[in-house]
Amino acid sequence: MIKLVGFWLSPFVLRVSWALKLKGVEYEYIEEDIFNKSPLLLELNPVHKKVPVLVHGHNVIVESLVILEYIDETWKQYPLLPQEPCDRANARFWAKFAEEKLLKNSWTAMCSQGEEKKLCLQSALEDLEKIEGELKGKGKYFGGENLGYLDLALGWITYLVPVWEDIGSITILDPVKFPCTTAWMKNFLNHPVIKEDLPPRDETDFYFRTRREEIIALVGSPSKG
Ligand SMILES: N[C@@H](CCC(=O)N[C@@H](CS)C(=O)NCC(=O)O)C(=O)O
Repeated sequence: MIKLVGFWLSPFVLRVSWALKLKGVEYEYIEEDIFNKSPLLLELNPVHKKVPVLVHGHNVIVESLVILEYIDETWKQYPLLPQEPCDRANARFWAKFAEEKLLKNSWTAMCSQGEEKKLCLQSALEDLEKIEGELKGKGKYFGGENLGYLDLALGWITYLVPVWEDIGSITILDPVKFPCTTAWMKNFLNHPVIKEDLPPRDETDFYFRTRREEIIALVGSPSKG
């Protein structure tokens, strides 16, 4: 019995469902209301109270990047992490970098105003430049010809950043500055597993527009929220 507790547009949940699908693992998906958390979520993830949660028999695994590693170690078909220890370390490094830097900076650039917006946008561009450098000389994906761990970890860039750019009137994914990232995004979004498992653009747009308005009304700036 495999269950995935998730939230429809969560980048953290999607990377897990993409991994399960790439490996051909059947699972039951349970949608969670993250604004009114269910007793199930609180019981399964009492520490962080967040999705995704993967339930595999008696095992309960939380934290999306930890879940990806659990999936890769449990179902050996279609390996996600590279084979060499150094390449594995590198993939984990960039996944963490993108989460701690680019995700935070691009989100804040979308929600904030004035000097904060300018600084976060500048930082997001610098972050993406580093990721672009990592993609240079690679094949279709970060791991070469097959979609792997780092592609799944960074997949949110392909469907969330364009929405955030629209809503926040910012440009991050400049195809001239970032040709490798642009090509990677295209390959990623065209992959049959990804294409079938992406949140609808209109609803995603509406969700983040509303979130942005709420955050600005509440604290004036997302980094304080
Ligand atoms: N580091 C966590 C982040 C998970 C996360 O932030 N999930 C969000 C949905 S996108 C959530 O459950 N939010 C509920 C909350 O913050 O209370 C992971 O990688 O799994």
